[in-house]
Amino acid sequence: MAHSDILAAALLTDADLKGGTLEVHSPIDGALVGSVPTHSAGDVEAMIATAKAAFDAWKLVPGPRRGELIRLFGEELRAAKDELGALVTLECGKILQEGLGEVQEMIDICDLAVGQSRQLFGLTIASERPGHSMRETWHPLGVTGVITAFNFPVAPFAWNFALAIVCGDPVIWKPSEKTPLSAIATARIFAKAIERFGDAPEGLLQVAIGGGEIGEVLTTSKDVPLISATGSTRMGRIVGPKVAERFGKTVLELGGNNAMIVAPSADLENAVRAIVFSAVGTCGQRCTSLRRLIVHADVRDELVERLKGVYAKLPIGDPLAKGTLVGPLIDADALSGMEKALDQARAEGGTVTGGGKAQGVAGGHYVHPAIVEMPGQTDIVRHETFAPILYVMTYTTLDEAIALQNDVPQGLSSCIFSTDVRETETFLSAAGSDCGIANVNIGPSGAEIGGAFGGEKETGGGRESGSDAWKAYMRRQTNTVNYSRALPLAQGIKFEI
Ligand code: UN1
Repeated sequence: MAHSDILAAALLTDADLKGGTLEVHSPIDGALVGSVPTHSAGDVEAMIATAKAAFDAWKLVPGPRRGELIRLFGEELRAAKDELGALVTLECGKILQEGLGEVQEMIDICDLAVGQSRQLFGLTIASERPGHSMRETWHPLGVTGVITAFNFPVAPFAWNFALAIVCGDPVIWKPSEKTPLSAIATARIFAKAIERFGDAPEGLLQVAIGGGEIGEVLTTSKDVPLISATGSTRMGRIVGPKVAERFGKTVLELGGNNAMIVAPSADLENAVRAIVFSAVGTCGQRCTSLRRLIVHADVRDELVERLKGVYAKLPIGDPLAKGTLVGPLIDADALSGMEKALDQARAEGGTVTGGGKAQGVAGGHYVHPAIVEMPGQTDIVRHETFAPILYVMTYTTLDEAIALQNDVPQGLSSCIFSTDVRETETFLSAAGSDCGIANVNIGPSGAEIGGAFGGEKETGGGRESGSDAWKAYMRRQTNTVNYSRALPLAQGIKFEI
């Protein structure tokens, strides 16, 4: 498929692609696919004003009617799945199957949000006073700023957007500077839903394109009560304090350093499949990518041998081509990051199999995924390198394995392969994994949208997507109603006047 066909099919016009200052290169071959206009700080201030006015109208629209807009968005996404999936692949380099999977995540969260739009309910609470009732209500919060990363150009946006809209909040979206086209195309698709919907206020979705300077306008504005940001821990350290300084709310989904424990009873066939998908999928550039394999001494040699066999035959190359499993890294910086990490791993006693540049499409940064056998959990293993590097460590007791799993600064995703219920339940208990996601007999990546997604420690603590993550987009109000003729005070206090 030619780049130009993909861009045209995704509703992008020459006006979108030419004459701007932000150059977008495809990681597939390094080709320039567009130069997109960027927004100034003043533009983003104007967007905030528009979104604020939209909020005043949208918050009064009944939740289920707001859900109707997301139902239509889901329909439009279904119709555009192939085109948007291909654009995601063109812009971030993940294989087409994963590009399509990402759009499917958008569709799935729309479905969830439509149902949620009829369930924005709170609790009723027993009052200690006679003739009183207590309850909790949830109201729209306000303008939501969504900051997303290159590796998932559209799905995390949708997790936030679909819920924010049904909760009554307009969204200003700052996509990664590396993937603005997927954002522009998504906004076009949403515009179709708006058209069918009829009477939505202007400004429910605005895309702000640019770098840190426009992010700063969002993070420092008191008119943006919630910032939901996906990206590196470095980014989170900038965004978090800025929003906290003005007492805004954040949902942070930052770095991961995800591990799998493989116990002696594990189904090794399934473990191999899960390891390879999680460690080399998206060329190791998922926040949920498998980076650490903690394998029992009894099965270590067999497992590592089998993995090396699969790694040696991985189809690496054009992510749009059928059969490819490993596409390119995003850019030259990612390649040098991988090379530096492997050098450091060697210096720390690691034995590297794979790694290095691979044959791919000219102009792209293609690599051989690496398996690195480490003598222990050294500094580099504790660091998240956004590349397909799998560190292997050995354990003998489950306690030791869990201690290794938890002894990193990040806390996103984790898993155990074992058929021993004592082990699996221990792993999921308070004595087990300290991550936001803990799985049994599946890998750490590829989560469904129905669960809350996010993690602890340097992962930032935020939760997006399913479960009760919708609550972040609303403000909670506690109501106490006195329907009696008296005025008793709580805690039995007497205050007679
Ligand atoms: C990310 O890498 O930021 O669980 C998101 C997964 C995907 C989402 C990853 N559903 O791997």
